[in-house]
Amino acid sequence: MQVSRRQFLQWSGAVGGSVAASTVLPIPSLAEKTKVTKKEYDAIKWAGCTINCGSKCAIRVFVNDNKIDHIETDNTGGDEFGSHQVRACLRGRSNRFRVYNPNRLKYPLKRVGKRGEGKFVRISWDEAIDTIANKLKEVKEKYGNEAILIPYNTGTTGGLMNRGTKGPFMRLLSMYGGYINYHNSYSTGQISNALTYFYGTHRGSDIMQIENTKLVVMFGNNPVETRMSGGGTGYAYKTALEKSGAKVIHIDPRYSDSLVGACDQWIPIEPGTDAALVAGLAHVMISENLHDKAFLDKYCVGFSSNTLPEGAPQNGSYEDYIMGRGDDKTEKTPLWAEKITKIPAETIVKLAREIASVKPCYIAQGWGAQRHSNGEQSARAIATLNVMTGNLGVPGTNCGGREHTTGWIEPASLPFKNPIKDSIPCFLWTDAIVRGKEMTDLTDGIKHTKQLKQNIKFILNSGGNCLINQHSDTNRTAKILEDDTLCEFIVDINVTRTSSNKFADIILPDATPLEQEDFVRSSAGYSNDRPYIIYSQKAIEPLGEAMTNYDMCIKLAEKLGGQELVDKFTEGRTQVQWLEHLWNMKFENKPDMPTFEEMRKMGILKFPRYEKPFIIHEEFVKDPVANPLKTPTGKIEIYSTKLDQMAKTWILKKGQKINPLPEFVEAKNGPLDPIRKKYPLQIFGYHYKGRTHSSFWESAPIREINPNELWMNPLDAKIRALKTGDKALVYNDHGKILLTVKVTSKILPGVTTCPQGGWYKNENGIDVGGCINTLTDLEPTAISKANPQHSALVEIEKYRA
Ligand SMILES: Nc1nc2c(c(=O)[nH]1)N[C@H]1C(S)=C(S)[C@@H](COP(=O)(O)OP(=O)(O)OC[C@H]3O[C@@H](n4cnc5c(=O)[nH]c(N)nc54)[C@H](O)[C@@H]3O)O[C@H]1N2
Ligand SMILES: Nc1nc2c(c(=O)[nH]1)N[C@H]1C(S)=C(S)[C@@H](COP(=O)(O)OP(=O)(O)OC[C@H]3O[C@@H](n4cnc5c(=O)[nH]c(N)nc54)[C@H](O)[C@@H]3O)O[C@H]1N2
Ligand SMILES: [Mo]
Repeated sequence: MQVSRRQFLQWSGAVGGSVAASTVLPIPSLAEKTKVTKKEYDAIKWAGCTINCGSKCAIRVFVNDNKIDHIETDNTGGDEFGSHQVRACLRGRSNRFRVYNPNRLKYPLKRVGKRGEGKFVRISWDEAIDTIANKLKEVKEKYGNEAILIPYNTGTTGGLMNRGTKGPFMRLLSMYGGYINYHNSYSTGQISNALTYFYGTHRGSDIMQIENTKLVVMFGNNPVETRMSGGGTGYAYKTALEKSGAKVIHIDPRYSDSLVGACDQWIPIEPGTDAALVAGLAHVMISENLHDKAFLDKYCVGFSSNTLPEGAPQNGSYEDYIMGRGDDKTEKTPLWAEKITKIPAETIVKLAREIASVKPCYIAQGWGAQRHSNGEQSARAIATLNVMTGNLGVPGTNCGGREHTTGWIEPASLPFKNPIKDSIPCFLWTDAIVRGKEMTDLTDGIKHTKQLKQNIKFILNSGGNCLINQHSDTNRTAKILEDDTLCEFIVDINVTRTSSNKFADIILPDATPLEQEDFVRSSAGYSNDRPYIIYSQKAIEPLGEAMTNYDMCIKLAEKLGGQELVDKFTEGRTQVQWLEHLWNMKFENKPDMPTFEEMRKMGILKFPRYEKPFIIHEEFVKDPVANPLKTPTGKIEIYSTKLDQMAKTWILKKGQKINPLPEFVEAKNGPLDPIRKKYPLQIFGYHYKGRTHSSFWESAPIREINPNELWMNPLDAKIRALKTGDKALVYNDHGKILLTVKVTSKILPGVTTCPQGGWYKNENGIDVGGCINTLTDLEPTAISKANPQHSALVEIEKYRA
């Protein structure tokens, strides 16, 4: 991208003026914008909200006397998409309440009661670091570095130095012999693998391609709530829709915020059944000859028998599966699909005709359909719908996966190389505590080794609440963590007390993003075609004895390896000098980029929009021979040769199945699980505007305006004599949670939903914090070994205290 120096300074609001008066609102100068009329402040500092809602937003912190007075958001740029401000939502603007939250961590703490009991006393930094260093040495000697884990965490993904993953602790431990790696994420475990088998990547087109489309079909996609601020995918979505005037169809069990004001048709679907819906749509298209056969023959493997790869059974194509010639001998008629999806057959017929006839059509899925026990199948099936209609590689199209970003720009990451390559699926860390040494590539999806060498004995968790709250089956997980003969030592680094750090042996108080200098990166998939970088300028000194991850690591390095390790770790740099170095690694000698010192003063740097929003697989569609996909055959694999291989070699849990085709499979805790006789209601926890996972619950004003409500259809509420405002006990064999009922027809009968991220709090066997994960299962999905956290079955009754 060519950006002149003058241009980016204007875009960044560092100097006055406008870029192109015809298209962009004039941008007032920073000085003008921050001019204080009523009250004087010691300082107004830029910072970023780094918690992982995906969006990363600029905030301006008004400071007096080393105290945060209040927070405002980005004021550079205008309202018009393209020149828009990187505005924080209410959560981002409430960061002051996180800094001063009554449970804010200010001093190192040591556990005194039993693990999980929650009894801690304040200790000195020296004692904390000594204890951690001694325990690390002991574990390393006794079990080897493979017994050390930094688990999945997202609370600081927006930072560069203030970062739990790829941050200072990973660098230091890499220099101390390493740690066990993880692969996958809790976000996209199923879809990222599934679409990689299918297309060789799970990237999608920029959402701005909706500008060029006629029909938008969304499966479980809620950009207005889950990409609500910052670079503004939610805003981009609405803008693109306004420009194209495209018709919008949402397929979602829940009437989400994205449907409000921008939805022509809502098709509620039984959760976990998207692959059955696609099969029904395929049946209509094949029967009525509406599918794009030329596209399928040219670009795909396994739609029909003529493109089946070598070794596949003769009746093994998707078409065979749909038309009843496959092994199950069942035709996937719209009536068949109606029984499973609860979508009327005539709706399925109409939808198939519409999707097949309107071109271009932008088909996308969020990550809700895939976070199920059969999620890989749903993800691949939706992509199959996309290619069946030939909507790929041209303006106005996507790939059936989630939309992505045209490009993003960020400084280099902290360099390090973990000498250990062994890797576990991130969701299987509790298994690795209990039975690590039994876990293999074929049973548990372990990578880079056939079998794990050790059980996990030492956990260092920074910026995550997955130790309890965000992991599955909180009661079972609590039992595993309570037993300190299993995982012998747990360090938790956070800015606040949480439901997770109750299970730590030592808790360390981190400096918040407002208390240190750092870069804030706009994440892939959220800043659209318009990248930006934020520099946090350090608004106030850290509270109490809170300290940055980087400084903690220096202290720990000294204990672990003396000055030699300190020097190796720091390379003689302070945190700010590292930031300068990481900036220069990427941008030195780039004449159009500001210098580090300029950036440091500027606080926010916005780049002009890419002229052409990204279209996924454009090159492949233009010339599939010259630009093959990164799949084994170089084509789109509707029949996956890799999955076929896995199906033949992997050892699966009872009832699980790996299938080379994107068939609908029944899976554990899904709508067809026989356990539904006992627990008739499905439940899943959606990602909520009132929190980012469990984060921001600690911000009281935000908590107050965003209740933890359980949505129930009037039919389900009536037979249970429940009404809005009632306290309800939601339970299954894993546990019981307490939630407040909201009776609404915005949810399908037989299905209930609440926001995920309520804080686990066990009182006499009931989780009064309403954490959905008290009801979810630890058994991972068959293919990716990922978290099936949207698949759960429950019964609900009125709570009588
Ligand atoms: N405000 C806010 N934004 C966030 C987050 C947050 O916590 N709060 N979290 C961020 C993170 S880390 C992530 S990974 C993303 C998550 O983004 P997603 O995973 O996309 O979010 P979900 O709310 O889990 O699911 C999206 C939609 O899928 C629907 N859904 C559930 N099951 C099914 C199904 O079987 N089929 C279909 N068709 N739809 C289904 C849900 O009703 C929901 O409306 O959001 C990010 N953004
Ligand atoms: N049932 C169910 N479970 C889910 C999901 C679901 O949809 N349903 N979604 C899953 C997904 S997609 C994800 S990404 C995970 C997210 O799970 P987590 O990564 O655990 O996300 P959070 O709950 O936001 O926890 C982030 C933590 O970081 C802390 N933190 C914030 N700022 C700082 C800082 O500056 N320094 C330090 N040290 N800590 C800080 C916060 O206080 C908070 O405790 O949850 C997963 N769990
Ligand atoms: Mo996520």
